[in-house]
Amino acid sequence: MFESLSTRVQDVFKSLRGEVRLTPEQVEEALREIRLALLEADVNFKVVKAFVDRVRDRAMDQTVLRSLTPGQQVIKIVRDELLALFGDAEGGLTKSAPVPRVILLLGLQGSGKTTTAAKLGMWLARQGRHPLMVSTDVRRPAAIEQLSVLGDKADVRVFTPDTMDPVARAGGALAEARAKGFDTVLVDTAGRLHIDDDLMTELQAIKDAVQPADLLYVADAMTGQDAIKSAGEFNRRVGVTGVVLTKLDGDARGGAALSVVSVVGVPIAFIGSGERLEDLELFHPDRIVSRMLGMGDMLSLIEKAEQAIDKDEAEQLEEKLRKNEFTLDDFRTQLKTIRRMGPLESVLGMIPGLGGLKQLADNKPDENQMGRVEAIISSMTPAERRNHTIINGSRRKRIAAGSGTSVEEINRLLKQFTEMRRVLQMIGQGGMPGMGGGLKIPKMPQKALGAPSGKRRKKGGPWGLIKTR
Ligand SMILES: Nc1nc2c(ncn2[C@@H]2O[C@H](COP(=O)(O)OP(=O)(O)O)[C@@H](O)[C@H]2O)c(=O)[nH]1
Ligand SMILES: [Mg+2]
Repeated sequence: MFESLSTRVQDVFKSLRGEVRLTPEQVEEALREIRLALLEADVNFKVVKAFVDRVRDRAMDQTVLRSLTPGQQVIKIVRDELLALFGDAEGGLTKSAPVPRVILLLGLQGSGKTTTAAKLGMWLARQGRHPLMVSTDVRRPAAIEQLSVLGDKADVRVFTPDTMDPVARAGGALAEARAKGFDTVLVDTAGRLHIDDDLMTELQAIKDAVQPADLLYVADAMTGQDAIKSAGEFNRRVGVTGVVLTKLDGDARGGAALSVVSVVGVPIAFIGSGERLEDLELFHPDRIVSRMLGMGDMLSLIEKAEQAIDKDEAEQLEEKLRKNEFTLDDFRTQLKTIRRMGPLESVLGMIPGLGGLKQLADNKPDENQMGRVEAIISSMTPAERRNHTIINGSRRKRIAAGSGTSVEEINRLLKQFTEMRRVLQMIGQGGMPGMGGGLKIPKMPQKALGAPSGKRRKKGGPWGLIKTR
């Protein structure tokens, strides 16, 4: 989602970034572009207008226009205001709730309530909770069966009483949870194609009976502005504490997501990004905004890196970088680490400035290439790996033969390695993503905003090094 919006906003930013002086006309031009981009992404027009007005108010300030980095300041304002659209609250469930916590899932038919109930059940179980699910969709027997099937898959217990009264079923599940020690009750509800009074009355009665701490409105992101309209209606009639946006894996333009918080006044709690039960994520507004603005998803990257990188290893590496003792051995370790972080493409997309690189298929370091580099280093003797300067012509021939590569490839690798050492020296104590010691990634957002463009950073960096043509 957000792909075309993201591209357009980034284009505007590119034109602003380099400017040493900004005129009100330039800001106005940029705002016009952003306005169009948002409208095209299906963001509610009232939200767009309010957004553009706020950015204009702040950006036209003389202290911004006359500052040393006006472009950057405007970009920062846009980022702040986008975050404000999302209500900059972290997603998830409401903070406190009586035990057992009751979660009610509301929404139109087909929006993904039943699927989300099972996804949430699994998500909660993974957090060490003990959820119990119940369906109150009695009009469609298949719906009750559907939840049972999903419950089996998710390994989450489903309460199946004989009664076909929705309120009694929900109440029964709560009593069952109290009696058997379940700490969370997920109540799946019936939906309609359109909002109708009967349904609202039924939901209200269930709500009165089980007093849910969370009333999650499940919205199909594909339906765009319609999803928002009915969210508002559910909120007025039953009450909503959070929104779950589903089907964000489809080709939804994503703008509805940007509008729902401002229009309905409730935060996005979770997002659904696929049909599998694992495809549920906590909503992180700052991450989405950063990704949208091409600042990369640094937090996700750090999380991934932390999983892949051993702390001691990282400290040792930092030490070596400081003393300029970075060897081919260390280099090989780094390559392995980068590979452990997942497919290169997804890692690249998360690094500020390299987001754009992803599209240039030609420039993409490929996994094969990394394998060859590893093979070359493995064919070296320990002494050669410790000190690359001893690798003369005859040693190069031997290494090429041993690794099934060519002398040219060895030459290229060594050249890039020395270049990388030089760059790492300059970076000093790290600061380059993907390098173990460099995990002190600049704080968002100011520094990331000023990060060098993809091309500049690529040169000599670990990515540049892997690319050998
Ligand atoms: N691609 C995709 N499909 C989803 C997602 N969530 C639900 N679905 C699908 O949407 C359809 C309707 O879901 P369901 O849970 O039965 O909706 P309900 O009527 O609100 O209970 C099913 O085919 C689900 O597999 C999602 O996040 N991504
Ligand atoms: Mg259902």
